[in-house]
Amino acid sequence: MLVNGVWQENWQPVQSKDEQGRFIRQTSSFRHWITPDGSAGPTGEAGFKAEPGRYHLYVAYICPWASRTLMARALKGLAPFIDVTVVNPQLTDQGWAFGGFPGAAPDPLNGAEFMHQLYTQADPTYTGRATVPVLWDKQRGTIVNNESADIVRMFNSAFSGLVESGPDLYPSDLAAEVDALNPFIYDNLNNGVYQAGFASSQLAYDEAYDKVFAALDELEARLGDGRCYLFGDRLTETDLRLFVTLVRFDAAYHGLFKCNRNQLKEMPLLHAYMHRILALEGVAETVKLDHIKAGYYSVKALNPGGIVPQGPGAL
Ligand SMILES: N[C@@H](CCC(=O)N[C@@H](CS)C(=O)NCC(=O)O)C(=O)O
Repeated sequence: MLVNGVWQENWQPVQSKDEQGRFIRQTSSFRHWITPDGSAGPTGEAGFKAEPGRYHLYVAYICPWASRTLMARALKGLAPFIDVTVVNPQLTDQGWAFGGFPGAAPDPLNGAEFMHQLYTQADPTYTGRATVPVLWDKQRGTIVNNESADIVRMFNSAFSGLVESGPDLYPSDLAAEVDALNPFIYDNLNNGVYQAGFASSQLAYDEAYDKVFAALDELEARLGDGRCYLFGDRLTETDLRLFVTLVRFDAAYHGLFKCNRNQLKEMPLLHAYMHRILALEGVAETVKLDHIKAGYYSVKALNPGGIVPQGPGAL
């Protein structure tokens, strides 16, 4: 991680933990918003107007948080306006690195070797982890935002003057329900699987495992009335949040993270739901199983030999 703009070599992929070995994820710290007219958003400064070609998205295909921003970009028809650079899937001792792995690329804007260099370019005294996704402003040469939840929301609405496309991922009549279900998906699933995988005590693992499968059971039951998506016929950002964890489940979380009561394919309604979203235009291109497996299984703390499993076959 970076401390006062200086990269610390003793970087560990296992993030902080509480006194009982529970994994704790850090919070994001660049929180500006792109808006239609450049006025300030809910957090951060003004000056980030929605303009074609001005912004660039840095992602890792392994990362579920980065992937939900890629999904929003695809579903909202923003690909022609916002370019993407994908980092290598393996975390190095300098964090995310550019170029080399098939499907990854060198940094086209700043020639950075590592993601942390973009953070120090944006803020020479930055302290924190150099995470993906990063939404970069080419005009001001800085990071607009590194919180995927914000990026999904700005992609949903900030560019509506430029492109009339895609589902409304945060419709006002569902906003309260979306806001209520999002933390459930985050705590129990998006982050729950990481808490199982990175638990450093049996208690922390058992707790996380139980909540992951209790949540999956609850969602399987929720889909029992034949609904297409979590709230009915309309796809929302909450579906994107759930999808990114489901699509990684059998390939990474079932094995590496020991979430192995069952595979997702043994939960028929959730499995069909995952495929329904995967089939939406542009979504399959955001899911790269080779990156997902190479990335997760490169975490030395969990898989010291670095062997990448051959399975699963089909998702
Ligand atoms: N709050 C961030 C979390 C992103 C995040 O945790 N990204 C992970 C990859 S899945 C990362 O970049 N980790 C590198 C590190 O912690 O050094 C978001 O949702 O955008």
